Formats: sequence, structure tokens, C-alpha cells
Amino acid sequence: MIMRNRFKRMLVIVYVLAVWQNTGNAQSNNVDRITDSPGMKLAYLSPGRFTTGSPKSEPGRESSETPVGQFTAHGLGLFNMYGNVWEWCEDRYAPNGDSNQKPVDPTGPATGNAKVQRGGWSSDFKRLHSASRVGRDAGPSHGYYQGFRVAFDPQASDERAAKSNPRVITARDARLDNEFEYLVFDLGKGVELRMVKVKAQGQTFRIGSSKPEQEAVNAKYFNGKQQAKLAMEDEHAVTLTDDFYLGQFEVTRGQFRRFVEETGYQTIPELTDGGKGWDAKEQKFVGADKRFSWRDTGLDFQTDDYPVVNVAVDDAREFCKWLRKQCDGRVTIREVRLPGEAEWEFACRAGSQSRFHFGDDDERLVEFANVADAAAREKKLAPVTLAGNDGFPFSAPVGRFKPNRLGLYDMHGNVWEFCEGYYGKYSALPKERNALQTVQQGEGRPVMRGGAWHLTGSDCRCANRFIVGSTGRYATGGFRVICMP
Ligand SMILES: [Ca+2]
Ligand SMILES: [Ca+2]
Repeated sequence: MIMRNRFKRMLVIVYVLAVWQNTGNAQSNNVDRITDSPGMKLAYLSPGRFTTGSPKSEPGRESSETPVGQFTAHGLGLFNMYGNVWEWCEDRYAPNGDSNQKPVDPTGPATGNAKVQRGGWSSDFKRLHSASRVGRDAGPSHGYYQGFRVAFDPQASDERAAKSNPRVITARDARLDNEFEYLVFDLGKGVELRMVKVKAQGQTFRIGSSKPEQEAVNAKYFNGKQQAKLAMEDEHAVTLTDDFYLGQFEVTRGQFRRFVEETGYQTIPELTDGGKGWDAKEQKFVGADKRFSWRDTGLDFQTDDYPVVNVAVDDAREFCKWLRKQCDGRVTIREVRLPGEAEWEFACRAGSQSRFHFGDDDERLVEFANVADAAAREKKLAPVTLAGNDGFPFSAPVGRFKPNRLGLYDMHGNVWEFCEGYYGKYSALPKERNALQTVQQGEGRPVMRGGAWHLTGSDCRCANRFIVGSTGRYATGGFRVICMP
């Protein structure tokens, strides 16, 4: 009987612990998650006055915990701060304290599996004091002597309500050890979309490739044979008229999912003949095929951190329109759209005029980009591969490689990126609006930029242009977004 009671109580505690972990891991979404959990309205009491996890004392056990609130409250009106059950805290545990702790509102070490428990429990009087602490593994650890209480931070809640959408922040890029200005969209459900400020107003650069670069590309990749398409890259001086924010990463599947969840939008591939995808039996990409869409490319490992693919250019434009609607007006945003080629290439080059933003050596691409490398060669995914191994035979989650000097990731490789405007001669570029091409000037077909994971040095250059169909969709093609402040 005693054993059965204890077992039942442990089940209760395991349940509440699971809720605790859920709320504890939710970071800025604490309140929503707690509100969503039936029976957890206690979170609105400020702060929780009783521990949970001790439904009743165990018959025949003198040292067992009691119903909450049986003893005298202390000066703040809180009960059972000593004894009854150990109480989980949000902080991770550092055995000898954390020497890096900030003096104001310390939050504990940034890493570590163990979390702190405080207050002791009924059978261990030596540890019933204010400073007493133990560290226990926050994953498997549970028991009849462990519970928790909850706290509600009204200030954190107010801060969230006070945030504009999007908001402008300054933050450090850890890989570059440099500060950048970012425009951050809250897309809901914990999903954000971050853009980097690009100071472009009045900046002149050469869009396209020089004759020596074109000759070098012909020599290295085409046995010296002149490639007619390179004439469409003939370099041209362009002056940009406006600063802008450009997506730090390619738009991810998770960000696109928020758009679809909110609008019920169906992409052109979904409404027509489907997307492209990996056929496991044939070990190659096939399609268009109704089996495949932005949700599924046949590659099971692709999660919401991967770039969205299998979208047509108009699907990408619809995403931009939706993103524009997320602007609450507190930060002035004039336009949200796909980047023009001049904007894209200026941002990709980040001040360089070389083949890649880091120089001319294509073997170094594996440091900065997911391209056709040894990993792709091993799986026979590409006819031409680089010697090095970037670790990803297919596409990679965004942001896994070194950024360029502007703090932009995956401008070379990973997935192709749609641009606004249309394929045309640079000599006809307008002088306004960052030289955004017009339908009249171009050939009426969209362009993609940056190359992709199944390609190498010729296709992944800053200057390379890939003309595509107006409803084209690709297992290797996605987009990133631009905002005009
Ligand atoms: Ca690769
Ligand atoms: Ca890319």
C-alpha cells in the first residue's frame, strides 16, 4: 500500500516536472505556455506562495512532506521555503558558484545539464537553510522529494508588449566579433526573422564581372570556351540611392511555415504540378511531383532551420507582402520585397570586387558556403566538386558557415536566392531605387543569385546570374528578404 502510494505520488511529480521543464525552457514565451497549460493558473499569482508536487503526506512516514502551507509563512508571506520538498530553480548549477555571474538579476551559467534546487526537504535537516543548494540533472532527475513553485515577472511581460514589430537592435556577431544593426521581426510562436543593416546610400560599386574574371572562369570551368551568358555579367558602375536591411539568412522553412499558418497560403507548386524532391529509391532528385512541396523535399533530415525551397518567385513575393503586414508602424518601413540584383550583389560583395566576397580562391568556398564538396562527391550528387569537405552533402541549416564582412550568411551557396526585377543588361539599369530593374528593361523572367549546395566556383560567384522560369521551383532554390527603412 505504501509503495503504491509512493508510486502514484511520483507520477504526479513527474507530471509537474514536465510542465516545469516546458515553462522553464520557453524563455520569453513563459507566460503563454503557462497560460496554455490547464491547471497552471497559479502562474498569475505573484509570486507563487506554495510549492507544488506534494499532494499529501505519506501514511506511516513521519519525515514525509506535508500539504502545502501547514507551517508559518515567513516575512514575505511565503510558505515552505525551507523543507517539505526541494524546489527547482531556472538557473543552471555551477558547483562552486559562477564567477562570471552578473551582479544585477543574475541568471546562472549559460551551459550545463544540472539545474539548481533550493530549500531542502523534510528528511535532511542539515540542508534546511537559506543558502543551501544542490545541482541535479534537469533531464532524468525526479523523486518524491522534488517539486517547484512558479514566479511571474510583470516587468518582462511589459517589456514584451512594449517591443515594436519589427524592432531595431544592435548586437554582436560572435563569428565576426563585430557589432551590427539588425531589424528583427517577431513572426509569433517564438520564430524571428532578422535582417542586417546595409549602409548603401550614395555608394558606387561595379556590378557584374570584369573581362579578366570572365576569362578565368572560361579557362577554369569551360576548357577556355567562351560562355555567351557571361556577356550578361559585363561590369557596370552602379550608385545605390538607399540604405536597406537584408535578411541575415535565407528565409527558413520555419519562417515560411508561420506565413502559411497565419494565412492558409498555398504555393504555386502545391496548386499545380508539385515540387522537386529526392527519390530515395532512384537516389536522385525528381519532379515536378505532387509528393513534394516546401513542406517536404523527400529529405527527412531537413528541419525548420533549413532554407525554404520549392517556392516560385511569386510565392516568395507573397511572403514579403505578409511580412510587410507584420509591421506595426512603430519603426518606419517603406518596402518589404525581394532584393534587386544590384542590392543583392552589393551586399554579397561587402566591399570586394573579387570572384567571392573573401577573394578569388574557390577552394576556400568550403569555409564560407555550403557547396558541392567532398561530402557531395561521396554521395555522387554533383559532377564537379571541390577538394574540401564542408560537411553537408545536401542543403544545410542556415548560418552554419562564416558570414561576409557585413554579417550576411550563405550569400554563396546553400540555396539559390530569388531577386526582384528581371534579367536584363546592366547598362539599362535605372538610376533610382537602388537600380531596381523594371519589367520593360528586362526579359520578364526572374533571376536567382549565389549558387547552391550542388554547385561550385563558377556558379557561386558574386556576379553569377541564373535566369529562371516565372513559375520555376527548385529543390535548391529559395530566397531572402529586403526591407527599405
Ligand atoms: Ca556541401
Ligand atoms: Ca544562398
